[in-house]
Amino acid sequence: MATQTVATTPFDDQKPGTSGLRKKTTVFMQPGYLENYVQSIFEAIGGVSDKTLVVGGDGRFFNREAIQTILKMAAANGAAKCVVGRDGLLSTPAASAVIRELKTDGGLILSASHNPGGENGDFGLKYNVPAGGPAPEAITDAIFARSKEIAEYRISDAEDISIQMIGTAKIDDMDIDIIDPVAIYQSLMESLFDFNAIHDLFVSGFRMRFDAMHAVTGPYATAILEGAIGAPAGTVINAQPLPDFGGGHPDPNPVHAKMLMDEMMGADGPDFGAASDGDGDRNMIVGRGFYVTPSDSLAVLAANAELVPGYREGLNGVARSMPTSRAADRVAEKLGINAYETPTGWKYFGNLLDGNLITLCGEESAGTGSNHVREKDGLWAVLLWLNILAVLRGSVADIVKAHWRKFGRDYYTRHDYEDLETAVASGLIDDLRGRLSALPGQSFGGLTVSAAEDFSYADPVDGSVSKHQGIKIAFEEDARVVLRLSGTGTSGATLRVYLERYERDPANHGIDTQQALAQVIAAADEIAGIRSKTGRSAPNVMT
Ligand code: G16
Repeated sequence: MATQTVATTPFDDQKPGTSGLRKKTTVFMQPGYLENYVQSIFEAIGGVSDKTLVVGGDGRFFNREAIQTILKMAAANGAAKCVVGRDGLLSTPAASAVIRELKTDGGLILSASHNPGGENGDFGLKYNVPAGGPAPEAITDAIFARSKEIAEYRISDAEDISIQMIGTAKIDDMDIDIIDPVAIYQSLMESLFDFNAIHDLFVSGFRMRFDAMHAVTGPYATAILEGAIGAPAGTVINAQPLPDFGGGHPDPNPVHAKMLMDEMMGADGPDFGAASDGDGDRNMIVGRGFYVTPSDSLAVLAANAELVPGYREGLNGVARSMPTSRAADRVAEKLGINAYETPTGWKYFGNLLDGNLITLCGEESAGTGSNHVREKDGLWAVLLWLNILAVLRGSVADIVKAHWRKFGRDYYTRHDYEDLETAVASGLIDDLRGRLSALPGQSFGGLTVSAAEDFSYADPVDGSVSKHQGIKIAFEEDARVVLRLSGTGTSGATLRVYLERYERDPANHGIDTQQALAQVIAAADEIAGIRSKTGRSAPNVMT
């Protein structure tokens, strides 16, 4: 077997987005496309000579083939070892756990997260650093810069190896460990949560449904919920990971997890429902007849974390992405701990977690996590909820409503305008950016702007500054609008409009969300000209 050096020409579209490089699967399958990107990663991180890398993905179409290519390229670039999940599977949080537990030099995670899979779906790849988290901007910028210059890549001409069984293998001089994708993650969960208390909850008759959406969390949820904890068989549904996720859209929200939602909204529905996405880092939490927004979920978890063994010592601080509602800040204030507001993207939590400034963090986009790994973690969030329920023994609805009574309610919704022409979407944001300084003091349908900014974040640990992270408009009436363009789409542009309003009075906590926010929605449209500029009369998706 020998290393081949293959001449190549750069692709100019390999700029990593919010979470690595995401493209249509067919784009990734073009000759040299994956190879160029992998070589760019290797070179941007100073080479992989003598390094150990974790490699795994969410099992979507092209996962296995891409892993074989990555392994051969790692061997040709002099890596000492690759640690691969059996069958090429590793959920994103499990990959983070393995990188940390085995103290490797980082890893490559193959996933397009919650985006649909299959030959006509999406594919993605990202590099995670030795601390286990997504590469920070300095590294993703370096990868992109490298991808524009690359002239050759290195790959072994070895045969494909079998990754179907736990064991060891070799490509040229490089060792390969094929590991159980669940084991390290499961013991981490056992160290954080009281599995016996959760077992007792199930024994008491508590019923749960976990929808793995034919994505990567199936094996994890089955092993942990039905295996280690002893929940009844059938608690986990759609547990078999499939290359096209069974034709579904593995995004755990009320729209795409409709089957679960229908069951949960029924009078005789289970007590607790949850779902996770393609690569297992997102979560949806729903009680019988009661959906919990990700922003509220973060706040409730922060307020109750001390009930759970792994967080008994209390929290160092909490962080949320800027468009996430301010509910978690209110908890932090009561607990007397710091609350941080970061740009969208899990990578921005990395330094705060590494520096012990925070313990919990979360995002409106259905991501919640803690210092146990450096990714958001879907199943972890579900276990944290379960452990809290096992202690409090109330219904999900009762717990959230009691939380609102104590802290007030942050009404929250996100409106997405998908597949816009890129020029139209960026034009809208640019135009608004140019008018921000004139907005304070102006009134829009009864709401008066108190502050308007183009969000810029200075990392408190390394001082790095990230600019243009979304337009944030605050109103005197304790309401807020945020507008930004999605960084995870693979076609056209998506405008996200995040809308929220705080309501202290418990008598007003039962209003329909869209109704409660009608004034804020109208003000956002008036300020940004959403309908007139996009030609759309309504968003495609409201969550
Ligand atoms: C990724 C990031 C998240 C971020 C989300 C935002 O999620 O990991 O931290 O909140 O993108 O997406 P957008 O830019 O489309 O609003 P995931 O689950 O796709 O990896």
